[in-house]
Amino acid sequence: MKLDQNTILGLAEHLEQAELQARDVTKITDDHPDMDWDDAYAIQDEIRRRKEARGSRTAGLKCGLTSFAKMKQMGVATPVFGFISDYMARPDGGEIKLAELIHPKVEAEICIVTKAPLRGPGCHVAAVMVATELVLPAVEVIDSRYRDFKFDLKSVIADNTSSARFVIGGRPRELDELDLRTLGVVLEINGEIRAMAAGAAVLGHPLAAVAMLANHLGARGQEIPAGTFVMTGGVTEAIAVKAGDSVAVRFQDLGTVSMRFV
Ligand code: OOG
Ligand code: MG
Repeated sequence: MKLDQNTILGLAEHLEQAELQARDVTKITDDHPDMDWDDAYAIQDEIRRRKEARGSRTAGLKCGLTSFAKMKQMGVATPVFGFISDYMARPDGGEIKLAELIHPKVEAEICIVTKAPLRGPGCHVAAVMVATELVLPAVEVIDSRYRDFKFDLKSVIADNTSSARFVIGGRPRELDELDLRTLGVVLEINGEIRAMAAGAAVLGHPLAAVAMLANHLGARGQEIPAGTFVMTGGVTEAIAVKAGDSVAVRFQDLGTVSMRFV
């Protein structure tokens, strides 16, 4: 750790206020160039503690920057991990208010719910398969608090990996009914296809992202508890949305997730 506790608390408040007030800020590494990975996750953990202390429940865990398309779009090479809170959920087919967000983008994600705890080190795809209760599709609405969505990895980790909204929809399936590598995803905005991918775009297999998350948590003495909703990361690049946009993401075998931005 390079930052002292007061600085971590201050940066957590700064970034969480930016989120809650839908206001962009400069990336925190501009003022704290020496901060390290532990500092970044400590700031994120403090944001989570603040939300839970106010009564928000943590609704799930997320992996980010797990597909080549996303890594290329954001100019980074390592996945990141964050959390989503209950108040970020919106219903399938519902409306998402742009006034509450800064510059949202949508991304299509293959998600799971676990039925057994997963703990690294040494967690791998097969261990995740055994611990997977069901697979379900979601759309994540990311909204970096950083100006023009420009950041480095430490800044984005501290900003809870741009978490803002999420929509779970479609129909859940059991893992043995699916091949997650060849599972096709088509992202449409206003009826126009804007991005397409297959599940293998995420680290060769979406469950590899969950294994990475378990290993990341294991290194910090934590685990993915049983019953956890886990998002494996956008399969395509994220697409910016504007007022009036209708988004529909069609997942092979898992149904469609849709929403409208107002
Ligand atoms: C970071 C969050 C990335 C994903 O699925 O790749 C993410 C960002 O791109 O702002 O959630
Ligand atoms: Mg995401």
